[in-house]
Amino acid sequence: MKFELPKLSYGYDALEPYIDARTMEIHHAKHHQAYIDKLNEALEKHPELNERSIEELLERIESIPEDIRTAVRNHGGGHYNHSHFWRIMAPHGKEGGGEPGGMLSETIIEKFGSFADFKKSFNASVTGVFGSGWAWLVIDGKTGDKRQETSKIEKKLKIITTPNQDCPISQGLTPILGLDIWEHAYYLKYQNKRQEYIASWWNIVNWPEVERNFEK
Ligand code: MN3
Repeated sequence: MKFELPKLSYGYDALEPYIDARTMEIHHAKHHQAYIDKLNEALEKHPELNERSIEELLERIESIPEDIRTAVRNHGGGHYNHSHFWRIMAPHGKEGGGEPGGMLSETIIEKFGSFADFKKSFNASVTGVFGSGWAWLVIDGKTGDKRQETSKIEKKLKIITTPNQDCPISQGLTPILGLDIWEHAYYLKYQNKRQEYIASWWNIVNWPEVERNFEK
């Protein structure tokens, strides 16, 4: 089983003007493809891992043979993180932008005070990342963990950051919203203005998809 580049559900120019078409094309067709190629190349050395899904590889990263563990962590993480990233964005004015609804909205308000305060905390977490990495809204616990009571779930909602392509699922966390803060994600349009990129990005967050991640 070889991993393949997932198709986007929108065109490269669909997130304009918040993310430019050229950045989207290079990011998806070149960067994401390179993570997949290098992941597949590493896995060729260990055919016994062929049946594992990307989640299974990353959840049990310590069980990956040492000679390819770093490659799976970096390139497998890169594949998972980017696949997630494409899905949680959508054209502004369609699914993209606005605010979350439903149980996610209630939980965010309970945890952070308001949606605006949540955004402030999320933006602030990005400032703390030196170099390349990701900012995430995660649930502390694995998908499908039935022990979680809804009333306690706000205690499990967290903002975290990960360096490089490290993936939250390797730490037993379930990502529901992730933001790529590598320079390749924004440099062509925003150069050194990372906070401007992030401020723009809120306009294309696909909240219906993030809500589905949360409700799962
Ligand atoms: Mn990237």
